[in-house]
Amino acid sequence: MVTRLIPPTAFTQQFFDMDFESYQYLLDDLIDGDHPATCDLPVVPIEGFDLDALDRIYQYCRSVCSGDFKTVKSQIMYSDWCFQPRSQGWTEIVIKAQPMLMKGRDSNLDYNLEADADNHLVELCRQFFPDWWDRFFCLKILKMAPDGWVNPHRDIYVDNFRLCNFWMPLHDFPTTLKVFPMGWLAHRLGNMYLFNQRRFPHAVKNSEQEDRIVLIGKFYQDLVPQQIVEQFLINKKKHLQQWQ
Ligand SMILES: O=C(O)CCC(=O)C(=O)O
Ligand SMILES: [Fe+2]
Repeated sequence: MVTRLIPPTAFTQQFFDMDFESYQYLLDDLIDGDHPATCDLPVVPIEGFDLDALDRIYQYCRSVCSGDFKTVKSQIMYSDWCFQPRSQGWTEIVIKAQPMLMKGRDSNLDYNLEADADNHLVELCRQFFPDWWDRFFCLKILKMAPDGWVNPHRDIYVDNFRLCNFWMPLHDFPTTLKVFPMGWLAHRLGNMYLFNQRRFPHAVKNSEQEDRIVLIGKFYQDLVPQQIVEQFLINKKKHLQQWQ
């Protein structure tokens, strides 16, 4: 059954349509620090992941019944400029749970997400990251239906530790992630993107006729793989080339 999604609000549509070029000067403000943990770049690619193993995860996710994907929980704390509805057609499967207490403006919310038991998916992800499983604080699959969208937000619940959070496409799809003040991320399959989703407002849309599937995750701060730290230092200048 095809469900009709509510189109983005005018506010969100404006974010998608807006030309960020006139804001590029803000890039000069980025603290291009020496230490990778505090360096404040928006998105840095980590390259060279195994495409076949990625595809196995993707194909399995496609075969999983839609009902196994759940609506993404309220993990985003709204800034004052962020309005409801926050998303349409956005669902997730939690592969590794995220044990945390979310500190809101008004309350502390217990956010001990349960992992959705799917042993095969866990196994495929373990194979994809053979040495890293215990280093993940959490791991999730995020699916976006055709015409789905997420309104502009910052994920202010995540730690302000530059190397922890990543976003990774599981198949080839057109640009989907727009980050202020850079623009649309020209992502490439096979890359993992370390993403400072706390500092930089961003929004997502899927203009395709197919579900869009990505993997997101977070490393424990003191367990970020050395390979990631090294690649970050090598690739940090590349962030300038990947916006459209
Ligand atoms: O691509 C997605 O589905 C979500 C991206 C996002 O907002 C995030 O990772 O913080
Ligand atoms: Fe986000």
